Amino acid sequence: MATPTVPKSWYLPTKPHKFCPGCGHGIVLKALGEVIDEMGIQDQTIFGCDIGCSLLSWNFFACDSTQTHHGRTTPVMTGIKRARPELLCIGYMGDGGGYSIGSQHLLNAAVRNEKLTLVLVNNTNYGMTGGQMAPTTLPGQKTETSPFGRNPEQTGYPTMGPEFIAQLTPDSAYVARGTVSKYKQLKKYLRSALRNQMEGNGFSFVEVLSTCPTNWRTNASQTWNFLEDEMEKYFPVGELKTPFGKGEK
Ligand SMILES: Cc1ncc(C[n+]2csc(CCOP(=O)(O)OP(=O)(O)O)c2C)c(N)n1
Ligand code: SF4
Repeated sequence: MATPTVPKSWYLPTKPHKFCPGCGHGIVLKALGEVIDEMGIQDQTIFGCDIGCSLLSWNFFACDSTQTHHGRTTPVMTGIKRARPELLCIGYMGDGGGYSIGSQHLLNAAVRNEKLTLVLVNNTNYGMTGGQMAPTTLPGQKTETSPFGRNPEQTGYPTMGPEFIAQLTPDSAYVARGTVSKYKQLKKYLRSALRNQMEGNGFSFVEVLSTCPTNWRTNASQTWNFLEDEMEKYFPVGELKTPFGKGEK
């Protein structure tokens, strides 16, 4: 049996991490850690995380990091990148932070084609605060604040972040949607998003479909079914915009 490995770029004194069992955040951060290792960029990387369960990653990596309130990781990373363009700036946030409270920062950074890499974890709810409805909650999905299921007539349809950002950015941007159920593909998207920043091309954005069994109140198989059958059907996985050519590794 294969021995589980830990990315070299992870900061070991803070492990095991504090995400709930079955949470997708740990999978995204493992993929990101492995990509940082493979690209040999740990010493150049600054990691910025938002508020929400994503903030549990504030001391996740053995690199400099910063933590901000909702969606503010985008302007903070913008400032760092403009002051120190040789650094690789990675912003990490939830769908509540990125698409709701901090959406103005996200869309303005995209319009300006800031040379950042942003990773946004879409778990269809506000995880840390107990599972309230988020911009990404699916039609009919029950949450703490939509107990009868989300009604799009009242609260609108789910935010399609990558589709929106792809419209706002020039061709030098990289925009993709991955999922924790397709690990190799997710790593490819994260690698391309970092490469795009390294080459100084433009804005790089990866939304990742992820699991929140605690607030979904699902067991292991229900969790995976919701991700693969409901979320991946509504939110198409793939690259929406890439300067590298879609087949490229
Ligand atoms: C301005 C502001 N409003 C509300 C909150 C309370 N709050 C903290 S975490 C959170 C939910 C975050 O949800 P999301 O961004 O989807 O991340 P997740 O926890 O699901 O990873 C909220 C509403 C806050 N910290 N600051
Ligand atoms: S509440 Fe949800 S998003 Fe937060 S750590 Fe637990 S499973 Fe993950």
